[in-house]
Amino acid sequence: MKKEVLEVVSETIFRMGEFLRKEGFIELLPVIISPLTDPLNHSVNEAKIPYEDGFYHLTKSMIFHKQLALRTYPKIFIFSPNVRLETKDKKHTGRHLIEFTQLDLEVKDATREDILTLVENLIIYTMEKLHEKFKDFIEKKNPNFHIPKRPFERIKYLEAKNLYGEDFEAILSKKATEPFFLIDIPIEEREFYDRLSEDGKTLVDMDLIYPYSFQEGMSGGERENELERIIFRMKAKNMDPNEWQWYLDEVKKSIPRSAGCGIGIERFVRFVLNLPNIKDTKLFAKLPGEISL
Ligand code: ASN
Repeated sequence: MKKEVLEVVSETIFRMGEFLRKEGFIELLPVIISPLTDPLNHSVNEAKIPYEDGFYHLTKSMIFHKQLALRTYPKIFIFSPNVRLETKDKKHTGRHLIEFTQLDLEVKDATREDILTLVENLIIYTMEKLHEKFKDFIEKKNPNFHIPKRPFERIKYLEAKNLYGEDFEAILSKKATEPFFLIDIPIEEREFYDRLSEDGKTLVDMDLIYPYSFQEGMSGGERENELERIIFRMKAKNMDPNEWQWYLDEVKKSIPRSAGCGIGIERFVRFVLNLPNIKDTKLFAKLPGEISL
């Protein structure tokens, strides 16, 4: 492991936090265990800790805690450690770790477009600051490095899929030289909490896709915050609302309307430094399908 890689990770965390503070955000401490965590849209091995008469989940994402935190403060971020015990078929993707950190942020009363603009500015600011500090190292590691142009292209998910088929994300990422957003993702591809569009089929959400085959590095959207809509969405996912009492009790007390996203720190650094594998971004990397220090 090159010590410069660790310095780039450290500077990334510093500069992203600095950018968000200047934008009026405050940083919250992460939640590591809770009876409530993100169900995700794909299955992973359970990470549950029995405790007293119940159990805790390890955090898969802080999505629900972000929504609840907005009752107290309107613009928040967390460098949130997530544990997702991915199945071992993901061992060789080069882009999955079972323990990773996302910069999770959420803004009360924001629209998707507000978050897209914020993310463009955050990514560009951080890349500029990294380049100022690590010019020689970055240019040596990454001959493709350049500061992206604003605005990032917005591409509709279904239009891309129709044009390029099932593998559209990989194909588009390989062709691209600039990051872009995939928007309007179909309801069946996502969790229940991203907001349903008027069309009843797609969501007011997005992924950020890095170019040069680095693929997805951020996802988010506008959120559902009304009880009936949330129950409708849970049922559409064949989820049993009775198993979500922790969340639904809070929704009944009311949670604010919001939008936000999570940006994978290791994926961002991998993209900036053109690293072959995500495990090259950290000292104690844990790949799917193995036990590591
Ligand atoms: N952090 C993501 C979001 O804000 C959720 C996730 O990680 N699945 O939408």
